[in-house]
Amino acid sequence: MFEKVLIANRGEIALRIMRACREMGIQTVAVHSTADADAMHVRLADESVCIGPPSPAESYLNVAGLLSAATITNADAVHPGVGFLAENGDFAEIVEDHGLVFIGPSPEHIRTMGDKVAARNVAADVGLPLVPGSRQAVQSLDEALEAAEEVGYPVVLKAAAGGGGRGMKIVRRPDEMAESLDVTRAESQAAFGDSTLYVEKHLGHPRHIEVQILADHHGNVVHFGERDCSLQRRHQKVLEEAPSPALNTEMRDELGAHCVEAIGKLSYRNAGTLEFLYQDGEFFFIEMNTRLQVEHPITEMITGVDLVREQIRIAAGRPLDLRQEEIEFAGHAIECRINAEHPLTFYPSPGRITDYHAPGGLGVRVDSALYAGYAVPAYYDSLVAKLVVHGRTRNECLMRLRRALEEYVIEGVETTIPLHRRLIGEKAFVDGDYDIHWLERNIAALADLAIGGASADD
Ligand code: MV4
Repeated sequence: MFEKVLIANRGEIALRIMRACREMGIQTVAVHSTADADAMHVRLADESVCIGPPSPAESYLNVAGLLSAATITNADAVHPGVGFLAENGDFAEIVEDHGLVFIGPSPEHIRTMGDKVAARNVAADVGLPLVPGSRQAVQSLDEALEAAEEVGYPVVLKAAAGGGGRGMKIVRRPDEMAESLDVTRAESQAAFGDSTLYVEKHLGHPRHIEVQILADHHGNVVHFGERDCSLQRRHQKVLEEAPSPALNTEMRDELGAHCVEAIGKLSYRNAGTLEFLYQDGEFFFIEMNTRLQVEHPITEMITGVDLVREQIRIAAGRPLDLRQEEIEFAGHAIECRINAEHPLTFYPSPGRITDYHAPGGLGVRVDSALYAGYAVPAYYDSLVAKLVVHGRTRNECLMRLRRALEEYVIEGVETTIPLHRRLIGEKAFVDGDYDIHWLERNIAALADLAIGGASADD
């Protein structure tokens, strides 16, 4: 097993990884920017190294700085966390070229899945159902029109280098294609330095359902069921739940088995998430994420498995000691992402935390690097806490979540807690009756109510 792991990240996810390391008796190295000298992840680590100034490009994305930090501390592995360099195949390769273990998939798998056209082809080759669309990138207007004609309008143009919602455009009629192609190509070139596009049939009212898998270096693959991540705003997930209110046990087992079979054919290793759109009883693969995900705790809550510990064991070459039959799904879990943002405008709200009280009690988990007196920096993602609640039933989970959100005190910055308090009382949410557009359509009204509710409380 590793003796020392460097965590190439910050905030709540760095703490999450350190906790797994501590339980395994592994020493931890934190890295930080000058803006994060007082951050909790630095305090909790056995050692820390300052790797640069506040801007992410010069610190958490500073590959030379990260490798120097790993070398001088004599770390033997690197966990990239989520975001930053977690899905950068070149980083994974450089880490390995320096004789360190990258706790994640191979550089080749990261690169393949990062190219959405390649990912579609791989998925199709291993038998996963795709959204109907082009297998190849579309090179010309004629090719785009032909692909669209084949699947039927409306279609969506997507950037091969995109993902997570960046670089996509709906095309409703053939006469819109030429302009949409130009615009999306230019956007993609500007955002990713790559203008490759492909065409998919546009699904109008899907849910976003993703399947967690783990694979070891010995050919073992298991799945941990699905998460429903349909509640999003501007492609930022707001609340996730497991299991999905839209699936039953039979559908879960079938989808999971399908993913396990597909992943088994790829010699993939470590953690991965297969993303699907689910509409009218059918699943369509869209993308695969080759990393741990922010919302992994809800899967841990319903299965009792420490996914980060498994990632570390796998990276150290250990065989998975979990068989699929041993992975049991118990109860229901929900994660509320708490961001330091204004609840109406969603503008970031950095600043000093003047008072802090996290909820607790049975079935309540808070993953956060906040503490009273800490100053939330303006340079990074506004996610400051994940409130994760488990119940034996979805109803019990909701009762407990309502109580936990009432208990949570974060003063000094604005947060999305008031929005969550309103959201979980909405009939559509309570009924589990929502798709990927529901939150976007209702958020203005919810945010208004949230502000009203908050001031009435104060
Ligand atoms: C789609 C789609 C409808 N039809 N593809 C957005 C993020 C990226 N991962 C895929 N996305 C979508 N792809 C087809 N063929 C609608 C979306 C989409 C979406 C997907 C998941 C969660 C939230 C979303 C919000 C808007 C659009």
